[in-house]
Amino acid sequence: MYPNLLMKRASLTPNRVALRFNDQEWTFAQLLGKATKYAEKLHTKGITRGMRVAILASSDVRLVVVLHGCMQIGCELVMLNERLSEEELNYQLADSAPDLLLVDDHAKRTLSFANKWSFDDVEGAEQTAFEVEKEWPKERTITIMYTSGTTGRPKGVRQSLENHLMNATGSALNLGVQPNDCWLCTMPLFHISGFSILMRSVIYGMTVSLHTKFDALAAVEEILSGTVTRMSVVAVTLERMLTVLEERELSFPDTFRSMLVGGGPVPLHYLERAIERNIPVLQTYGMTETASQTTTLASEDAIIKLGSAGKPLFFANVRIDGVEKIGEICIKGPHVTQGYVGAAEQKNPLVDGWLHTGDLGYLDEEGYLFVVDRRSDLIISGGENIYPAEIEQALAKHPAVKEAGVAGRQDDKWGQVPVAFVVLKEETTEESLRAFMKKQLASYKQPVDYYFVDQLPRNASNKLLRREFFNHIKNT
Ligand code: S0N
Ligand code: AMP
Ligand code: MG
Ligand code: MG
Ligand code: MG
Repeated sequence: MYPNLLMKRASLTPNRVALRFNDQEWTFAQLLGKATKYAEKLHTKGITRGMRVAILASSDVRLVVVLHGCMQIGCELVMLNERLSEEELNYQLADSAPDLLLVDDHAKRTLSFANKWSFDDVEGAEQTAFEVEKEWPKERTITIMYTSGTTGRPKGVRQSLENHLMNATGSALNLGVQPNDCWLCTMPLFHISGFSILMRSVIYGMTVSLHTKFDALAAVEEILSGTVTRMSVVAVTLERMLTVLEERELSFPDTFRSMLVGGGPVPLHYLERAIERNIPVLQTYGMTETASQTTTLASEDAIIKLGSAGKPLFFANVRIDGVEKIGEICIKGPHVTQGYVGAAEQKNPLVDGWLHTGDLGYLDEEGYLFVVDRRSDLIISGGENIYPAEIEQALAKHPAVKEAGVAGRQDDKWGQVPVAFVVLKEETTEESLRAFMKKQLASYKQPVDYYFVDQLPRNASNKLLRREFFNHIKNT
C-alpha cells in the first residue's frame, strides 16, 4: 500500500503552492479541499471506488480538480485526446467501456455517450461525505491512455499507482527536488508527458504552472521572469521557443534548471541552439507504457553527452536486443505497465519480463542510450503518434479505394508528416478522399499529400514496404 497521494502531500506541506493558473494560485490544502468537494458530488451521483471515468477536457484548474477528485474516490481515469475525431473517440469509449464520460463545457463536445455529464452537471450536485481511503493499493490503475498499435487500432495502456510513483521518484533522483521548484506544464494532460507533471507535483510537493495550450512567447516570458525551474517539451515546441529567444537575442536565466526534451526524435542542432541560449536541455526517452521517462540525461552530462537520451533512471533497466550494436530497446522496471484494457486486455505487454518497444537504439561504452529509429512504421508529428495502418484502414473504407499505403515524410515544421499512396478501383478525386478522411481521423493524422499509384511496393510475403514508397514514386 502507498499513501493517498494528495492527502499525504496536503498533510506534509499544506501551504505550499500546488498549482498556478492564469495568475491565480492554489495550495495543496486548497487543492485537496476542492478535490474532496468534487469527489463528494460525484459520490452523490453514484460514482464509487473502482469505477472507470473517461475524461475529455482542456487543461485548466477545473480539470486538475476533477482528476484529483476522481482519484480521491478511487476511480480509473481514461484520458481522452482532445484532438481526436468523434469516430476515434467513440472507438476508445467502446473499448474502455467507462461507467461515465465527463466533459468540460465546450460546445464542441457533441460526442454521444449513455452516461455523459459535464463538469457543471457535477458541480450542481449535493455533497455526500464518504470514507476516503488513506492508503491506495500499489497495483491500482490510476490512468488509462491510448497509444498507437501495429494493428491499426490504438491500445488502452494501464498506468498503475506504482508505475507513476516509481517513475516520479526515479526522475527526482536524477534531477533533484528543491523547495522552490515549479514545473511549467504546457503539454496536454491527456498525454503522460503532461499528466506525469501532476504526479510529480503531489509526490514532490512541487508547484505546477499550468497553461491551457502551448504558446512559445508566454512560455519564454514566464521562464525569463524567473518563476519556473523546469519544463517538458517536444522538439517542435523547443524549436518555437528557440526562435523567440533568437529573434530577441535573449538567453534563459540561471533560475531555470532543466528542460526535458522527448516524445520523439530531437534534432541535434536544436540541442546545440538550446545550449547557446543557456537552456539546460536534457533529452529523455519515455513512453505511455512506461508512465513517461525511462532514460534521461543528467545535468552534468548535458553538454558532454549531447544527442544521447541518457542513462536508465534509478529503478529502470534498459537492454538492447539483438546481436548488432544497434538493436531493439527493451525496458524493465516498476514503471512499466502491467497491461492493457479492452480488446488488448489479454495481451501481455512483457516478454520474459521485458517491454519490447520496437524502437531501435544502442548503449555506448559508458551505458548512455542513443535512440536511432522509432518503432516499426510509427510516424511522430509534433509529438503526436500516427500509426500508418490507422490511416490505411480509414482510406480503404472509401468506395473508390482498392488499397492504400501511408509513410512518414521528413518535415521542417512537425518532424514528420503522413503521406498517402493510393491504388484506385474506380475514379475519384483527391478532394473526395480528403473530405472522407476528415470525418474519420484527427486533423494531425490527415495525409498532407496523396499520390495515386498503380501498385504498392511489397515484399515476397506481401508485406507493405512503407519505407520504399518514396523511391517507388521516383521510379515510376
Ligand atoms: C506541438 C503542439 C503544441 C502543436 O499544437 P498547436 O500549435 O497549439 O496547434 P493548434 O493551435 O492546436 O492547432 C493548429 C493546427 O495544427 C494542427 N496540429 C496540432 N498539433 C499537431 C501535431 N502534433 N502535428 C500536426 N499537426 C498538428 C492542428 O490539427 C491544427 O490543424 P487544423 O487547423 O487543420 O485543425 C501540440 O501538437 C502538442 O502539444 N504536442 C505535444 C504532444 C505531447 O505531449 N507529446 C508527447 C507524447 N509522449 C509522451 O507523453 C511520452 C514522452 C514523455 O512523457 C515526455 C515527452 C517530452 C518531455 C518529457 C517527457 C517525460 O517523460 O516526462
Ligand atoms: P508515446 O507512446 O506516445 O508515449 O510515444 C513514445 C514513443 O516516442 C517511443 O516509443 C519512441 O518511438 C518515441 N520517443 C520518445 N522519446 C524519444 C527520443 N528521445 N528519441 C526518439 N524517439 C523518442
Ligand atoms: Mg505509444
Ligand atoms: Mg497554435
Ligand atoms: Mg508520442
